[in-house]
Amino acid sequence: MNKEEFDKSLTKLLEDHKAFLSIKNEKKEKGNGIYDRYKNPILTNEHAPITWRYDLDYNSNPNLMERIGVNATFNAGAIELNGKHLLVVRVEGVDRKSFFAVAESANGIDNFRFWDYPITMPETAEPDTNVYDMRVVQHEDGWIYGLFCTERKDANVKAGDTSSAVAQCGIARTKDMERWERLPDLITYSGQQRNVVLHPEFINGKYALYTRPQDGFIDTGSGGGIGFGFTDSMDKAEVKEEVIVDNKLYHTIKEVKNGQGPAPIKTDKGWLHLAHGVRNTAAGLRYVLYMFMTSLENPAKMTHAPAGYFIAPEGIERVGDVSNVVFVNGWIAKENGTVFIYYASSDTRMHVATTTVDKLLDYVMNTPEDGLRSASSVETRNKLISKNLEILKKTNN
Ligand code: M1P
Repeated sequence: MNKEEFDKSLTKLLEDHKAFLSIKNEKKEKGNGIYDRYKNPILTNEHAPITWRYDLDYNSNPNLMERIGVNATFNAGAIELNGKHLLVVRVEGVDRKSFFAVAESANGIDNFRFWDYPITMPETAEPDTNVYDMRVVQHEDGWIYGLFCTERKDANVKAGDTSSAVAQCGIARTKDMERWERLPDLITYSGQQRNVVLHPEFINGKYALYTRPQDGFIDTGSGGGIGFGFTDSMDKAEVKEEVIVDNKLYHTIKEVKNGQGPAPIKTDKGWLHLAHGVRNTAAGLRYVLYMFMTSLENPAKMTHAPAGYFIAPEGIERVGDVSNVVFVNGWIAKENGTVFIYYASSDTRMHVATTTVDKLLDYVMNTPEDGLRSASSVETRNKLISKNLEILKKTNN
């Protein structure tokens, strides 16, 4: 390209990107009464700033090539700060490495824009190979904590095994989402850890953590389930004992493994939890989202567990780098009761669904539990059908 062509192409590139970022989002027409989905994903690899991907200097990039591509934007933590919806997005480069970057929106459903620079996450003495899936929590101690997975190659494997890895929980904290202080990784005594989440309040003066003990990197093995434990401090976080709050279970949507999503939402009826459940199929693992509620006094005690999934991948959500996956690690409950659920599909892109605390309570408290057998499912459904047929008869419908 000559300089004139380069300048023209650059102007078009920037204008097209600006127009793309300004596309409005709309609710999908047919909801299920529990939440609304939206027509467009809120973040894709194309939302990554042009300055992250292109070299805009004619001398070093006369063909205006994309130099460092972005592969995916997914599994984002979320927080409301100064009236803005901030997502801490897992951005994955074409080199497969993930990093964290903040994307901001005023209304939480469209016009998400990445801040100029990704987060420069400080490291511990043991450098991370890959970091991902941050849960952002405003704790009552005054800090905003980011708990995430730090992955490193497993040093104790045979030569030639280039895949085995160890997952642990990395911890960092901030006040402004820009400058982060890295703390030592969480110590637990149950093998590997992913999906570790900080509870927002002290319990008996201690920090409380949701964990996910696992034997292997992908397989949870004899571990698994959503665990719960305490640590005296976050500066040297150590959970000596984990109790299981919600187990993986045969012939359910969480048969293979599960994990706490974002930190639970406090309501006057209990703590509302959103989690992911995984089962195996002939086409590979299927990830769905499910909900449950725990006691206000004891967030490790399950009080309500609606059967089945809450959100499953549908339409375009079913396809991506790891297909048939929805995953969540961020939601925002506004003061007016609206809840924004930020979920990712197929390890590729981010979406939003909106609902309210009241609707989630209704869903969690009034959806029947899993009877764990076909006969029980038929019995539960028949009760609903008989009740409905009576109503229709009475109302001449
Ligand atoms: O690929 C699906 C998900 O797999 C892992 O999640 P989990 O350990 O809960 O099964 C994570 O790597 C997650 O990032 C990914 O979305």
